[in-house]
Amino acid sequence: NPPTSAIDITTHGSDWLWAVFAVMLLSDLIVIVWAYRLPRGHRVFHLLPIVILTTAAIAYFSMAADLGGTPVQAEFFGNRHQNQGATRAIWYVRYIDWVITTPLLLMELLLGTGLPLSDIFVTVFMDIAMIIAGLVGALVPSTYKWGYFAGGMAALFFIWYILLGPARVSAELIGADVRGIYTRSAAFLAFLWLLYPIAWGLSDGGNVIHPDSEMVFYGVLDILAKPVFIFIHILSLRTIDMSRFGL
Ligand code: RET
Repeated sequence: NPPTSAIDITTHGSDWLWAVFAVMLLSDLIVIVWAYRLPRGHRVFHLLPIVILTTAAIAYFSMAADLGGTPVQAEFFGNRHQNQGATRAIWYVRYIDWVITTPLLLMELLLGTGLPLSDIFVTVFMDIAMIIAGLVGALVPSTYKWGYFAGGMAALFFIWYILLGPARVSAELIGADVRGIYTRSAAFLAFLWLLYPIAWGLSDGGNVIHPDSEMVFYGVLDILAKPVFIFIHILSLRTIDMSRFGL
């Protein structure tokens, strides 16, 4: 199979990307129909997922069409001398997706906990900083990229602290039902998000795995972190009275 383009995504890789695109689009359509069957005022936890899944669908459409990536000098990877002048495809469209969708995923999780909005905003801005650090780090060809990575990790640790500390306490105060739902969703999210920096270290960071493997790694993660997370969350919300949140 000859590569379909200079940035080295194979035909096989692109079939996979179209499949992930289809999963995002189909989940999106299901949530859209579901959301508009709910009474007004009960929809917010379905409306955020619509934006999330639409954004993801567009990102995967772009990557499947071989758009949204750019070659970056990968001079320091592996054997420095052997790899002189080599490049790696950096799929920056991912980060554009994440900078929109990860704040929305956090809001999906946190808006029902009664956590003060000031805390939610700080968490969301930490998350934006984390994603931008990842993007800049990916585009930087030198080892300075690991400085951005470290900054992004610090932001992720902050997010974990909010999820496992103040937000959990806050959800507990609302009631046992909300606490149960929150704990499950938060644990799932906190675990999955840990796998993203690992994927980054192997791909955009360390150039250890081929972009095709990167696509499989992130593709599986994105399906778990978006549609699967969303369905788990909104299915469990079905059992409680959502109007209490006044959202
Ligand atoms: C980067 C690199 C810099 C350090 C850290 C990262 C974390 C990224 C995360 C991404 C989550 C994406 C999701 C997408 C939804 O489908 C930017 C890779 C910590 C946590 C949930």
